[in-house]
Amino acid sequence: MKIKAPTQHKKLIQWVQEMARMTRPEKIVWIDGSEEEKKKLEEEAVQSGELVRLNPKKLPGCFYHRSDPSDVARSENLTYICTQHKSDAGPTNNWMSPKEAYKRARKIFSGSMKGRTLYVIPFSMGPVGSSFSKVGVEITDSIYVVLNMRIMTRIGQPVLDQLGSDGSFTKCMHGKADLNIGHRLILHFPEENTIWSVGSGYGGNALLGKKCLALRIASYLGKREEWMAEHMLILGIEKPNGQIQYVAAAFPSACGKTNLAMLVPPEGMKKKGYRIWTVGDDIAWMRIDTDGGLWAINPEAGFFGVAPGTNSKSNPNAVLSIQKNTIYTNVALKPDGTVWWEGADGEIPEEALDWRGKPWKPGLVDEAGNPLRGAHPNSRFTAPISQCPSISFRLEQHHGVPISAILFGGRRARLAPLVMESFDWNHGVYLGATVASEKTAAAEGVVGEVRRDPMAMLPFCGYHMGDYFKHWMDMGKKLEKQPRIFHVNWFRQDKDGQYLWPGFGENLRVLEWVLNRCEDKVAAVKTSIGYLPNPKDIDTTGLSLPKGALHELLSVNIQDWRAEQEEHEKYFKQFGNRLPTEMWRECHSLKRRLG
Ligand code: OXD
Ligand code: MN
Repeated sequence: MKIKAPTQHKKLIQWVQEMARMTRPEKIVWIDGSEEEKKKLEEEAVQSGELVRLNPKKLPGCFYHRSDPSDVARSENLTYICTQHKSDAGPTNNWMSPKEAYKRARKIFSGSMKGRTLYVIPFSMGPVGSSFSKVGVEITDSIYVVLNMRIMTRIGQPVLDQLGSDGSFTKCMHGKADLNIGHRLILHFPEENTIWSVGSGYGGNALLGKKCLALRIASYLGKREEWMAEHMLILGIEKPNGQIQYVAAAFPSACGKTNLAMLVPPEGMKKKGYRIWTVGDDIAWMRIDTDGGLWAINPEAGFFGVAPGTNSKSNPNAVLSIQKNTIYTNVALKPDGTVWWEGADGEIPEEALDWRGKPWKPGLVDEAGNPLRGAHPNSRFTAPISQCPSISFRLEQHHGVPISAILFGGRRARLAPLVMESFDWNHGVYLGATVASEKTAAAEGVVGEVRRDPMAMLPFCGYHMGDYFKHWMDMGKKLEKQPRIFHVNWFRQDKDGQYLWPGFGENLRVLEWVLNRCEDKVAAVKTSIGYLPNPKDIDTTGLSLPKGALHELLSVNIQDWRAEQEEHEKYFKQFGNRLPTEMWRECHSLKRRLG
């Protein structure tokens, strides 16, 4: 197939030709990123039923999409790291040899775009032209993917211009094929800077800039090029003195990263003079800059957030961000052309179409008697970050923002205190490496079961996790100004299973302590697990905590921690001799301190 391309980049044109020979599309369209192009694609997708135009008065510029019911979440079991040597993928990743991977995927891709259009999307993760940024080119046969990538990344001609005739880029090959789960593979070739994803139209599997490039491939590149790609939100905290300090925070999926990233200060804190600025809600790329400190950008340009539970109380800024130019996926569709999900603002609709397109009303139950949900629990909104009322003015800055503190956290009902500070960088890395979250009733598996999720990167680290820990330790050595590292737990419960901490906007009270520690403004209590706050240093003005709650939130049960430390030891064994000795040292020091 002869290609008319808006670029002189020979390797790019050759690659597109090669992929077209394999998939046999009817035509090839290069995405330029223009408004006219967007309108045309929306129209086409509405005509084919891929998108539904939502009520233009109530939700202007918004669209609705249903994915295949078997294709509503990331497919971790079908996600592979394809390195020459199995050992380089490590024990926490699925591995396939590149040869086998290409062979299997090629079979599925072959002829799969017959009668369809192949779109070529040049995109930049990070501001176009920044030395922090990376260029990718995604090939796809899905208009839904094109329109989502348009929101989530910077796309089109400016990116091709940036790439020039020989710039390097990540090859991102995507095709829906027949959406059959048996024909689904999400393959990463870090050694070739290439991704092949076939058989899924779901965000995390199909918007290849996000988890596939910005985390799995980028973490590998970061190790090679001495920077870090992390599953972290970034937020700026403007203090009463007008200074803004930036914090990056990693939590496993479904622990409220989006909520924290755009938190609204509670009344008292607002009065004190606090304000929050959102830089990113999911991914941080961090480099050591010329000042010897750690600087971060958000490589994305949009939010791909979970809809259920999002309302004006839990996340007012998210609600304001998704009133226009938003794509809603797998939520419930109301007769007036608006959308709804469990935990949305307003009345529960009397009738709607559910995420599978079936008539739905409150009170419906399945065969087992469980309530039928209108929206899928993993239903999503895709919205431009520029629409967020708390958007940081530094979003387009090529060097991003300087990071003062790094936070790790998970859901721990009993064990971890509300907040603690590490003794130093290596101990902080240890806190990150031992992050765990307990399953909630919403997730599959046994309630309370602990899943270790180092740095919240378990499904996203593109290489051996032991080498990744080593990279963290090495970055600490290279940093002249190390951010302080903390562990937080918003989810601690009392004996009766009631949450002890109100969470949401009130979390700013904990962030205030974190910043005070960064500036050595408050002392802390040295315990065997880290530095903990003196209760008086957490501002609880205007908060009606149950009696004794703060004391309990900051208590350390030595017996429980001894058991926890033993679990760390067991967990670390799987990494063999690729676990850095510094990590064992931290593990043994904890044991010694616990007595
Ligand atoms: C996400 C995730 O979608 O972490 O951001 O699963
Ligand atoms: Mn995420």
